[in-house]
Amino acid sequence: MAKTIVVAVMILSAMLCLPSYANANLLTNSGFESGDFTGWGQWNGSNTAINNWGHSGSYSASGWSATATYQDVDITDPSAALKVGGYIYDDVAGNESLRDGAYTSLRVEFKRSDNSIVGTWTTGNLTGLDLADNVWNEETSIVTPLSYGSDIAKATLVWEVNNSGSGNGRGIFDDLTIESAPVPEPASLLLLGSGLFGVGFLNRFKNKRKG
Ligand SMILES: [Ca+2]
Ligand SMILES: [Ca+2]
Repeated sequence: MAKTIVVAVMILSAMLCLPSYANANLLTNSGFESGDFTGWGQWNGSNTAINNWGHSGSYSASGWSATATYQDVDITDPSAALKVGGYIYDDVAGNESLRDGAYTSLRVEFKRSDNSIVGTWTTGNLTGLDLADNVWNEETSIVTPLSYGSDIAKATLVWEVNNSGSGNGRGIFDDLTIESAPVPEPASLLLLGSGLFGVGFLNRFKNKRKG
């Protein structure tokens, strides 16, 4: 009985020490679950709408013609890796495919405290040809702000839709992110390893007594 408790405690502590992959997103209302653009600034916001469906949750956001939506976050440690980007949908079935010169993009501008841009991560301009039809396309990368230059104090995530001529269609976005990249901590891995070793050792001990 006592051994069972020891094993249970070891498994539990090993699980508690597993590296956390649920990192905090620095963006507010990153999945538009407020049902509006709370937390976001907009350029030509009249060309945007909230959809009552999404990559996760109940909502996503879309833009058309020429518009951009953006949000600033503080970067406290520019040497720490970040996962940036989000999900984009090419709604061919809904006759909202990005086509004929229209494009959409996601970017993260790394800035000094005076708002001057040091460097930019971007998906580049994505058309309907770049995006799989009628599914959410993940467009994320792991980046380190420091690799773009020094004095970075903030980042601005921007999603944009633009019509460079006769194009039309919508860019549809959800689950945008600027968050700490998952990095397993050596101390956690060591604890996990010793926990598993303990479980294995006790199982061996148990089997020996049975045999
Ligand atoms: Ca959502
Ligand atoms: Ca497509």
